[in-house]
Amino acid sequence: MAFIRYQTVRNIGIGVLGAGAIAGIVVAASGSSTPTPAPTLVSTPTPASAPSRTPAPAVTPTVALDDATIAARGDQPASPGEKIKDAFKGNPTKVNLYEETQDTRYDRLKIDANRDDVWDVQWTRDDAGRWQREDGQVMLDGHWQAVPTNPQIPPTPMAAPTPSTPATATTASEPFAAQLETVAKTMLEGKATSEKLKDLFRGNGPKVNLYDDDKDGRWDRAKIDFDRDEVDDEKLTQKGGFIERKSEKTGAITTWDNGVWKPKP
Ligand SMILES: [Ca+2]
Ligand SMILES: [Ca+2]
Ligand SMILES: [Ca+2]
Ligand SMILES: [Ca+2]
Repeated sequence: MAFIRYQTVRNIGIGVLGAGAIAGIVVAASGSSTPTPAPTLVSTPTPASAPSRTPAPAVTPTVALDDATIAARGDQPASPGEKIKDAFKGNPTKVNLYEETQDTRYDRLKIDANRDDVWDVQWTRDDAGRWQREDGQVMLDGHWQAVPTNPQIPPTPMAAPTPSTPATATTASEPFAAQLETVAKTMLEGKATSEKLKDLFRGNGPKVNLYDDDKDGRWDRAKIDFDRDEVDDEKLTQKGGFIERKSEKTGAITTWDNGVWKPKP
């Protein structure tokens, strides 16, 4: 009796085990058939990408500065040697202003149009004191214009013939006349703040280094490399209140006299 009971229990146990195994197979089988719903989960990211698109237009850009506004700010009076960092705080356009000729007019400005800490544009002053872009266009009445043939240039050689004709004529046609004038004026009027000033025009036009050899606060000489080939082309020396200019190539010497380079007497 006890044996039979055991047998029965055992048989039931086997049966349960068998059922369990079948159930296991069923589960396994059904498990293998499930991949189909899985892709639906994978495809769901589509709505998720939709909200990511929305933030972009949400950034409503404040109106970037127009050049006329920047020019107007750059035309405001400066104090000698003044440097203004970020003249339009909070605006998408970053502008730095520089006064570099020891007077009250800014000489240079730099623009970072998108505030990525990479300067995009630089303006300088042209001969007539107008803002000038790197492409040569100048700001006239709030608009960029190609430089009109300057009616101010002919009078200079016309005034010149009186002292000595040929040298002054070359001065007027000189490509770097304005920069040379700036250098001469800086040497005569500017204050030397260090023993050596490297690249007065900071990458624009000729490379000019200024030297205050005796450290008395006044510039004593300048070296000019017009084409930036690391070979100096001219040397300017301050000699008792006037500037003597010597060409390294020809050895010709001129002196700065009331706005003109005259041959040394
Ligand atoms: Ca200035
Ligand atoms: Ca930039
Ligand atoms: Ca000196
Ligand atoms: Ca050179």
